[in-house]
Amino acid sequence: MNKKALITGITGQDGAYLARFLLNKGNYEVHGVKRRSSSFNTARIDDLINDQDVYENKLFLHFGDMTDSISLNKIVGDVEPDEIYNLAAQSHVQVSFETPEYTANADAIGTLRLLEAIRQMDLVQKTKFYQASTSEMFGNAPYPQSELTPFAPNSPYATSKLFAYWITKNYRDAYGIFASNGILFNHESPLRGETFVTRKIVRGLVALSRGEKKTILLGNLDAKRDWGDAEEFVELMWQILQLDQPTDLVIATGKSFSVRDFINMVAHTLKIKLKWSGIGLEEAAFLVDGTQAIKVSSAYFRPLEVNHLVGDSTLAQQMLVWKPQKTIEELIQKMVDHEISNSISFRN
Ligand code: NAP
Ligand code: G4F
Repeated sequence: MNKKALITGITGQDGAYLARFLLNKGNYEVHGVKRRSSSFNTARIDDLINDQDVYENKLFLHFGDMTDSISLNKIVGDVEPDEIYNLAAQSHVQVSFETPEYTANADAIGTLRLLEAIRQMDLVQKTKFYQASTSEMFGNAPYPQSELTPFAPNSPYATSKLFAYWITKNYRDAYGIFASNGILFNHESPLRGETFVTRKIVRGLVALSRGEKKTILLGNLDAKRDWGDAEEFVELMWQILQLDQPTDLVIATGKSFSVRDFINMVAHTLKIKLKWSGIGLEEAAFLVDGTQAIKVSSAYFRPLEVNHLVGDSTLAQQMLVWKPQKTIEELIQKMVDHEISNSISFRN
């Protein structure tokens, strides 16, 4: 029997991988919500859109916005999905300090709008709901962070996502909706947005390795993250909705590295020798020919920082019969290979 999945955020990193994963399963009709934009905004799924066997046959796109109940109600009512994956969000932590109201509207109230749409369209018994929750909700809570760690959000983004986490649980408990939170730690890929730190570093160092003389401007090099593989993690989103009962699970590799470690690992992969000097705002890294590769800039520091995220995913490993697959070296190699075959030049 064919199932219908609705993905909000289908044009983003995870949405693009999840759409592919579900289409490859063979028994899914995939519906995605995309925003109206003055220019094309579907680059990550253009191969699917250009495939005549797929587009408007197994894959359907609908205009909508997380800040607009009318569009969300209509899409949910028209599609009557078996599964909703709520991946749409203003997902950039630093940007959330600049646009806190919009971030709360899209990420917090947007999630409520979708859950209400399930109720108002009488789909409570039919539609399962996956919420893209985040390790950012832990803020600077003690690590490693698990399902039992108290939340301590440190940004408008994290605070908005915490509302979305609780309202998802609330609608599960109050109305019996099969609604689950995947609390995912950072996950990266060649499709990662260019302004997130891993993709920015990979793009910048690949450009330098090609002889472009553009310095990469970065903020806090001491922050530590647990970086997993996006392609691997989207499969777990699906698995979470296939469990017998709805629940909330941490998904993470259990290993963390600093931003500085990440830079050094990418440089090593590219066989670039970096010479570090200075501390704090004076810290910098140079190529052997004297080109400045890395410069610390106060513009990329956040009003509040999350210092160290590293997840304990023991429960998910048991319930989903899964073990983290990709090493950070393999992830970096995949991102570097993609960037090398991609000739677009770097900008900060
Ligand atoms: P992403 O690449 O930034 O994609 C976000 C998606 O949401 C894009 O499709 C974007 O559309 C869409 N979107 C943004 N605002 C919207 C609005 N108002 N209405 C409709 N759609 C909107 O994010 P991602 O890395 O794939 O992450 C997916 C989800 O997981 C997000 O909710 C994120 O917060 C969460 N998450 C991510 C990570 C991670 O490490 N990647 C970890 C934990 C949780 P446009 O393409 O038009 O911008
Ligand atoms: O790559 P980032 O912007 O990711 P961040 O803030 O950890 O958020 C990502 O992961 C979350 C899961 O934990 C998601 F929920 C969220 O949607 C997003 O996908 O920054 C990582 C670290 C931070 O500590 C930041 O301060 O890198 C530091 N950093 C240093 N220089 C920088 C930069 N971050 C960015 N984006 N740009 C810099 O130049």
